[in-house]
Amino acid sequence: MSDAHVKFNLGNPVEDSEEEVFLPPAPLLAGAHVAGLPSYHEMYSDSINNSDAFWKKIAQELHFFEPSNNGLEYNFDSRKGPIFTRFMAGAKTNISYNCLERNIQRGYGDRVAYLWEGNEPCDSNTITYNQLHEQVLNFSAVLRAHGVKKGDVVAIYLPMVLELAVAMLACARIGALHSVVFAGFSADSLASRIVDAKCKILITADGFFRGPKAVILKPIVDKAIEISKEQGVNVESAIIVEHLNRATAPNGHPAPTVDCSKGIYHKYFSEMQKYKGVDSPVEWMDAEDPLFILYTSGSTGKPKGILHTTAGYMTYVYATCKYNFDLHHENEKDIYWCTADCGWITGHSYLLYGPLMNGVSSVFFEGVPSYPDASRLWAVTEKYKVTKLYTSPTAIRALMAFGDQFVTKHDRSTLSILGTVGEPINPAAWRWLHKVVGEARCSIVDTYWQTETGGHMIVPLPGATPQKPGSATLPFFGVNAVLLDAEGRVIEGPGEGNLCFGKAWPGMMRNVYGDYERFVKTYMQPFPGYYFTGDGARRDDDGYIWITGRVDDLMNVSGHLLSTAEIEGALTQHPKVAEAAVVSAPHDIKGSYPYAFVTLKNGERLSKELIVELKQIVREKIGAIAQPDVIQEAPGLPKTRSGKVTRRILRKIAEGCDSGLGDTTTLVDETVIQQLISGRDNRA
Ligand code: 6R9
Repeated sequence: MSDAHVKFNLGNPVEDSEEEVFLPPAPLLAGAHVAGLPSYHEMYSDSINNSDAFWKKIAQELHFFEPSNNGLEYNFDSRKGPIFTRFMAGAKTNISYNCLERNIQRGYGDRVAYLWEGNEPCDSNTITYNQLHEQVLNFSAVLRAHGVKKGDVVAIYLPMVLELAVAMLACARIGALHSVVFAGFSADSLASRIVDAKCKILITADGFFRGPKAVILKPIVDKAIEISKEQGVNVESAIIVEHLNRATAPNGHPAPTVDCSKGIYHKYFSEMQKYKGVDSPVEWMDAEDPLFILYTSGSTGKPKGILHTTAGYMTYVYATCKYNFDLHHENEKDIYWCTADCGWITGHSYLLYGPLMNGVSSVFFEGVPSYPDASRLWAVTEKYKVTKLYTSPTAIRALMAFGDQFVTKHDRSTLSILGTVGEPINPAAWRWLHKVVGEARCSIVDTYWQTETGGHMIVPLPGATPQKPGSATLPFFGVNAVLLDAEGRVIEGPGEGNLCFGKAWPGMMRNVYGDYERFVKTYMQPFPGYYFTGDGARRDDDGYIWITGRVDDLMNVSGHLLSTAEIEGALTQHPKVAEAAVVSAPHDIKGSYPYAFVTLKNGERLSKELIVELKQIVREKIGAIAQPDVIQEAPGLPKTRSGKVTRRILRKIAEGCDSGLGDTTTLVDETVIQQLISGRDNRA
């Protein structure tokens, strides 16, 4: 995108229209790393025209054990040879060292790394950079004692306890790849991730409290280990954090007891005691050595293990975190809070690695925004004097519904930046965040990015970019955001199309773990020469990007990507289901929700009991987040002659449309549409 696209007519901002522009607040602008739009343009041009020098200069702010003359090398066009991205090839470094030792060396050892806030407001704890380093070193010795070496994959299935940060950093310290699985996923989901990466070791917990509920993880883990074994992968040891007993149980109920002493289980705290004081040196990693795998939904149903490597991910996450939250390590008053779970990429990049590399103090939150009541986020903000808060549009929309008094009863005067991630933020939620939460004094940073991109791609700089409610605004440094039409032609200027990136950036994924072909096919083949995001976007007259949503078979529920094919796969495992088609339907708070059409086997009808069973099977096979809100019986599904289900029609039906369904002439049987429209009345 050329700078010419960015022009502003700030003369007459019109309330509630796209034209409304919010300028960066003056106090932020004064001390920001990048102050004012012209500075952004200057740095952006430099990052595009001299990308090697630009990124190498940023990398110099981090510690490299051995430097390299290489910069950013890549090929995005499979017609010219294999697809690859490399950054600083030949250099040696370690991200865990950059998070811990580097900060200790610059005198921040006694600074708080994390302010841990438990599920119950009375449970809290702090850990300094020195203490975190000590625990990471200790746990890395435990991992080594259990036979973990450089290149092994360690599965981590933990709630939001500090041991999760310790475990991830300990893996990185010794060059083992972590594969974190969100603790809300089912035994089947955990097993499929263990099997895909052949994990021999698993780090987990007995259980945890989430809002008013207890979640017991151990039986889920037992089952996942059993399933993995059946599929040929033997988990040899599981290290288990006994968390239930040290946490305060909601409503004063006693914590359930879970026996963690048998079989392959080793208790975390006794293992730590056993290997205390044992030296466990940092493994100096090649720049392109793998750092971690994180699974994300794939259109074909099977999750993809997104692989990130060392130096590129490290540099990109460090830079995006520094600039987009305007973090200043010299400023001890900067209290940053990312509410994401480490089971998602946001937790990896902007709760763990990003803030630690930037040497700031962060809140690490185990609970949920609605517990004990809808004021929790603001109570915690007041308690720790949070300056920068990073959360999701779905949380904002849910809290908005409770009313302003939950927010306004707490002091939020320390806040200066409010970030969002995961899905488009609708202008109404944006304005509420700006006006009610931020008292019209904060920059709103709507960050567009993906597990695959490692870090932010389209994002306003808080002290530089004028913000428009609902737009992720402009590309980050080094990002060449391009819109392509269906034929792959570049759309210059204003218009709408497929969002692609025409240049590599250091944090770009390197592969789908163990499946290079799938990597190329999914991301690089749809538009040769470009990385394809799977999202649609629009560019306005000012050059601002507005993400319009997924254009593939993925759906975004509360900021979590789900695969329609994976949910359909779970539903069709029920013996009474012949066929299933799942689409996303709009939802006020979640953004969208899964809506399932099921065709039942001969003579079966969709009873209340069957609906419960179908929802249960999805919970079991994938997890609660994937459970369809609505299940409708479909005597038949609209299909083309080649047998493809036309989801665009089902989507319209789910949305409640009776007409305007688009072209239906390619369908084998058009009458099913009327049946589905009238069948909507009986859905449940
Ligand atoms: C970081 C993360 C990625 C997908 C992405 C897009 C959607 C994320 C967004 C957004 C509009 C934003 N998405 N941030 N859409 N505006 N600010 O969420 O990663 O879980 O891989 O999801 O989420 O559809 O392609 P991931």
